[in-house]
Amino acid sequence: MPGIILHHYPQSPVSEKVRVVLGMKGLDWRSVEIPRLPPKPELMPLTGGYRRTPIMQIGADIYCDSQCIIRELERRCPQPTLYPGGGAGMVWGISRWTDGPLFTLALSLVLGAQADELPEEFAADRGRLYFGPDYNLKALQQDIPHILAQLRAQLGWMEQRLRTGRDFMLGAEPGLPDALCYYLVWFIRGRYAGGPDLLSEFSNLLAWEDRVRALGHGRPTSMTANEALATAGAATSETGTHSDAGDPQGLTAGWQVAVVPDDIGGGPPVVGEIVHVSTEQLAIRRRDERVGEVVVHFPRVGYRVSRCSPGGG
Ligand SMILES: N[C@@H](CCC(=O)N[C@@H](CS)C(=O)NCC(=O)O)C(=O)O
Repeated sequence: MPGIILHHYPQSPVSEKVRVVLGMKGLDWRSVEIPRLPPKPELMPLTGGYRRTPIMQIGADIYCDSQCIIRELERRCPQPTLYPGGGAGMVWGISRWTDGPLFTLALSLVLGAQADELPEEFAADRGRLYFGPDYNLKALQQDIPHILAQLRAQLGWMEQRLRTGRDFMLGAEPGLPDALCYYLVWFIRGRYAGGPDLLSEFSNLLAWEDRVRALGHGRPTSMTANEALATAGAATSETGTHSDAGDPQGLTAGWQVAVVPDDIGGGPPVVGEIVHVSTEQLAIRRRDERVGEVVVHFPRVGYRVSRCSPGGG
């Protein structure tokens, strides 16, 4: 298998979730540090416009969104599993909580608390991305006591889960729920001045945090963005054609489609021809003059797919 390349930056909490998964699986990977703000001229040839972080690249296959990245890591490197004790399925439902309302609360706290000090360009970008065009970081700042009350109760759910004597969320072995919870705790601790204080009442969570941190990030070695582009250019996608007769939208291999994140931040559509469509994944083929043909993968959940040319592929 061609190597795993992660396009990310150190401060990114969602990247930390993926780095923890790479650690749980003890994988070797190449690390490309990308800018925190668009434009990301050395990433766009790979993704075709998707700008969020992280992105995983394996040869000429590009995986957008941590959901898609983690599922692909489990498929390619199934041991040790992220679903010990048969914990698959429902854990992805838990991710809709951690990556949805709970992540938004953590962002509201971190960005609200820094409303007066964030660089203007960064505040404007993240404000629009996470809270829409009418974002108001000052209003979040005013709302911090409420945000803290919401977070404290939900961190308390993690604490209760661990109070039963488990080392990890599912039991004795680490699994996906640990990565899903850990990255938020990591974000709150590292980026909110009151984070350590907020977390200090949760003694079981603190001990668990140490155990998850000790799993590490696997074995990363640096790679430049240009090397990653050259790797994509020299490779051929490993994704085979797949359609799904039961697809509710009738999506079929060969169709030209546009894919956008289905949330308030939206994003420019990524356009390409469907190679693989299934209940959980969509992969589209596109061409870029710097890298030639690449196949870009998205999760179905959280993304809106629209057909571009009803006349055919
Ligand atoms: N649903 C996406 C969310 C990714 C996300 O929001 N990442 C943040 C960084 S932690 C981001 O993209 N920030 C803007 C940027 O990096 O340009 C995923 O799970 O990968």
